[in-house]
Amino acid sequence: MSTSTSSFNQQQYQFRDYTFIAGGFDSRSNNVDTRLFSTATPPTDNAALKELLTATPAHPNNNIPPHITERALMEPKLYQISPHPLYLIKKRIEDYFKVVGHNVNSDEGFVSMDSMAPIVTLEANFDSLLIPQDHVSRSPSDTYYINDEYLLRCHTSAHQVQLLKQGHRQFLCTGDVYRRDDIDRSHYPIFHQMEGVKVFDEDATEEQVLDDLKATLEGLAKHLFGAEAECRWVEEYFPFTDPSLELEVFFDGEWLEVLGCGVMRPEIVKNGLGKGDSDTLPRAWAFGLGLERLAMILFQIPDIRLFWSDDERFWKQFSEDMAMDGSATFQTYSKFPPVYKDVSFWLKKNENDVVTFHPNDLLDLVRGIAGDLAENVEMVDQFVNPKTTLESQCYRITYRSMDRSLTNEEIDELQENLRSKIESALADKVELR
Ligand code: FA5
Ligand code: MG
Repeated sequence: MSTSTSSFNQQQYQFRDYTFIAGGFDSRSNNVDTRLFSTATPPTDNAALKELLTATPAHPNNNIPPHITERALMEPKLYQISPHPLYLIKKRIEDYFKVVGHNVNSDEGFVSMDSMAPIVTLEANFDSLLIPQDHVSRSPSDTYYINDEYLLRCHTSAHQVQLLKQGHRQFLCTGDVYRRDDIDRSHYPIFHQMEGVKVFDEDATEEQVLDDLKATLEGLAKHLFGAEAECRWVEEYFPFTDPSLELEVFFDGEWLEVLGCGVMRPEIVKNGLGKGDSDTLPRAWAFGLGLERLAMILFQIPDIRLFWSDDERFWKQFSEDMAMDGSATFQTYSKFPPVYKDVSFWLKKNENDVVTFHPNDLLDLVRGIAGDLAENVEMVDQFVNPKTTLESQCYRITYRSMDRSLTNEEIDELQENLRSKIESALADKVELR
């Protein structure tokens, strides 16, 4: 398994899994426009927010396919259903933070929240975190927009400022998050993150905060995977933290990224604490971890699609009282053969001579048609016709079911559907070959 198996990961589309790192701006500049901070708090009435999601006709900016809407409306969330592995891992992390919370100079431990609606404002998801206007994560090729004000959150960091404003100083916040992303074993358009934030006294130094953050998360990794687990820190960049780090854990022969974290930018903390005008530099750390990635490592779950399975051969392997020390590993109930199909097309250019196709346009169609039968999509060929200067791309789709054998006929039908969907939905972007 790899966090970047698709070839379109590697060059021009290098930002997969690094949504908040890439972007053509000066990462370390202090050129922060504090006007970005609005005083409005996002609506919290879930019913009203859900109405937004299903409003018809959809706003012209709406790029959310029905299979995503359906899951966004799903209740309860997977991590709220016992004994789903996401439920178990969330509980295990909360247990750890109960202990850590008592160790710090605070009479209040970490508060854990897990039912904030996944629909948030652009302000909460981006502006409140100082994510620049030209940042790639704001692109509709990466993020699911409802209209020009609301979107499906692409990370739980969207709630940092909101929760600080509510008065929380040490908290965990779990939620479903949404990204137009790769199709492979460790990426899924809906996954679950847990955010953690801890605010320090004014006299804490950046170094103290960073040391506490690293010790806390190393402790968490040991708590989850045992003292022998192989972990490493990688320097990273996020617009909302400085310094920033990612933690990787060795799993299945490769380093798998499990979380991003860092010392929060003081402007953001000040805004959250309502101290925007003061000269103080309040310090806090924050992290955002991927629950699926941690559960995959802990239980040796080989494919992220399994979390959505309703097959009892999956469910019956988990229980509230099972060992959580890494000894209880998931038994793959069977390996069914994959079926490979290729699709090739020319990338059209618009009136400004620019290609408008993005691989995520294709991936959404594949997910919409094949659902969880789509295991992997990767670009296998690419060339430019010197006469027409048009680029051709060929994608290989791996179809495989987690719980049964697929017939040739059904895959042929899916592939035929996909081709006609490409012809209709992407008519102005590509031309099938
Ligand atoms: C973030 O989302 C930042 N908000 C994390 C953060 C929070 C940094 C607070 C600093 C302070 P990133 O895009 O790297 O960062 O995602 C965080 C984690 O989510 C990843 O490490 C990975 O575990 C998980 N993840 C990301 N994309 C996917 C995906 N498509 N499928 C499953 N898990 C994913
Ligand atoms: Mg990352």
